[in-house]
Amino acid sequence: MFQSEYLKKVYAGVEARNPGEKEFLQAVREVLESLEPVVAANPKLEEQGVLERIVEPERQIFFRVSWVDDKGQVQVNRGYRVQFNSAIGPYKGGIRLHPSVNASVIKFLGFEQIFKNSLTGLPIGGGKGGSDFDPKGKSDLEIMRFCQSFMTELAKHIGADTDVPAGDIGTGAREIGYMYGQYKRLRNEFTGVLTGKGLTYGGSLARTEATGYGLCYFVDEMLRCMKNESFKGKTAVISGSGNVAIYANQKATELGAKVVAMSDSNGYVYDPKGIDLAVIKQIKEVERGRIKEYVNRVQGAEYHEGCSGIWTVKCDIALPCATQNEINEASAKALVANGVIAVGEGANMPSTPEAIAVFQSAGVLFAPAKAANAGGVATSALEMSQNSQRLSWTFEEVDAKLKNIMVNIFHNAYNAAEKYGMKGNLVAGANIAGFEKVAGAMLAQGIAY
Ligand code: NDP
Ligand code: 2IT
Repeated sequence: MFQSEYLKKVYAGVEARNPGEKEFLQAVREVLESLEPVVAANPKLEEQGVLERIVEPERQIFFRVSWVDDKGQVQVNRGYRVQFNSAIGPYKGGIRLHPSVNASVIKFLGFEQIFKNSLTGLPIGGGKGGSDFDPKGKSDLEIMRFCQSFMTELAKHIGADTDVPAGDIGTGAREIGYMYGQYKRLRNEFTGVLTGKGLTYGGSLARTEATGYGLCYFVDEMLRCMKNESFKGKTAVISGSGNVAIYANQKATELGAKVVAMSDSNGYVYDPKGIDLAVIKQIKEVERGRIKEYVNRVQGAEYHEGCSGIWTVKCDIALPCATQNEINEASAKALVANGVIAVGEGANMPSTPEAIAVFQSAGVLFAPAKAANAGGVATSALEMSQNSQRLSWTFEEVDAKLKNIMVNIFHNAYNAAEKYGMKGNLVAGANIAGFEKVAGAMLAQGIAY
């Protein structure tokens, strides 16, 4: 519970205004809890209503997306774009295409994006979008028609200096390509309105790898600074087998770890020799198939139905890279019992509050999503810079900037936690460091009467 009356009041207001939105409330509560000492030290925040303002999106756009499937049937989905905060730059954040998408999910993601984007040190505000469209089992033409219809409405609300969407669950290079094509058709403009674009039309090298690589750069720095450790010789488990998981595996392996398990929404594979990433890439990126296919191609590997079992696999480092709330208290306890030393969140909000408490009280190093997965959006901001300059940087140049950004985020989060008497608590540190810059900008810009 909150100590400060001000925080109590703000949270009660969020509950009243957003009833039943459990993911959004979870994300808001965590940030407000971290801000206790900041609010106590800065009365201006209350005087100027900064927290009441920061928890309310600047603008929310919910829209109909109708499209025609391959059988000629009309389908209707709901589209979302939540433009949460533009204090430090144009709204920036991904588009999630998944049947579980609803207002609560998009708002939690948009809210967290404010602080994550601030942590990158780059000028990007917070936003998120998506649809309850399910890309699974759809033909390429169905995906194209959906993406075009989605963009027909979204195009009215975005722009290279206004709001710049990108990928997230279910939105990769293919979807971004179709959306970009439609934006260009509608606007007759070739601008950096989306990131995660293909390399032939304005995409940045290393954007595909950025979230997974960035996660490992962050975890590596955390291990080095807080435990005098590294990935070398460690066993790792990575949930998911999408964009973030695949490149987290690649970098963790390069840094000397052995990744023994990965998953999708049906189950997980365990390979004691270390997952063969080329096989995973072929199944997931090329064939868009199911991960259980792995055991038909690699001898000695096992497949287990269900997602949560992956956290019972013994490991030193756990990298949840699938979705929100995928590690609950029981899974966290299983990881701790098996001797996990570090958890790095590649997905957004993958650990429940109870799970985080288990890790923190067991002394497990915990890298929270807002800080640890910021490499994706940071590299999106680098893509925006390249688009503005009409130049493209080399892979090495972008990768070096990404690494530097991740190392800085770790130190900023670590130092902010220490400054407010919570040394080692990177959850609080990331929330505070991300908040301070946005709050400063909001205070400087005043309130419209
Ligand atoms: P992808 O769509 O490429 O992959 C998602 C993976 O997670 C798939 O393996 C998918 O399994 C699994 N998954 C999705 N939903 C669920 C679910 N409800 N239960 C269990 N497993 C699920 O997405 P990304 O890799 O891009 O995103 C993964 C996470 O990382 C998300 O939380 C996203 O918000 C976050 N993130 C992504 C960034 C990016 O740049 N892409 C940047 C920062 C964070 P299946 O194939 O069965 O659907
Ligand atoms: O959650 C995230 O940070 C993303 N999905 C990436 C957003 C972006 O704009 O690159």
